[in-house]
Amino acid sequence: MLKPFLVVRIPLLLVSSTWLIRNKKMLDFLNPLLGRHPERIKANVEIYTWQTCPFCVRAKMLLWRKGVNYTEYKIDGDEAARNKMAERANGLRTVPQIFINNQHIGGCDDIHRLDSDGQLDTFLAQPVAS
Ligand SMILES: N[C@@H](CCC(=O)N[C@@H](CS)C(=O)NCC(=O)O)C(=O)O
Repeated sequence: MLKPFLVVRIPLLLVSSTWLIRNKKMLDFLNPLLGRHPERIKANVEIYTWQTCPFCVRAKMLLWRKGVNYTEYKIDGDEAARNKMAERANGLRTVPQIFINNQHIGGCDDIHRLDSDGQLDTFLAQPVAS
């Protein structure tokens, strides 16, 4: 009973949601309904990640929900890149590490805390200093 439902519905859902996200006009229509306002994002956002890290996925989901077009550094197994990240992140070596306009924000918990405090939108609305 449940199996045919999963086998048919889940791939259909994946294909249709991918199509929706790739279709710019549809995305422009859906964004405000989803509470996403990419036009308000002026900051440069960088995130260091591992592909299998749940905290990274959660942090990226928050950025996606906000409409942020972030730069992702996938540093799985790259110790040199991790050292560079740690240098920028006051010695922190866990992933994710997030930077907004080159300012260190912290990891997944930190960016969610910033959002709960209502400060994340303000950070994201700041243009990169020239
Ligand atoms: N509280 C941290 C947790 C981050 C965390 O523990 N990340 C794991 C990967 S999912 C990690 O970097 N572990 C360090 C290690 O395995 O060396 C956050 O919110 O970002």
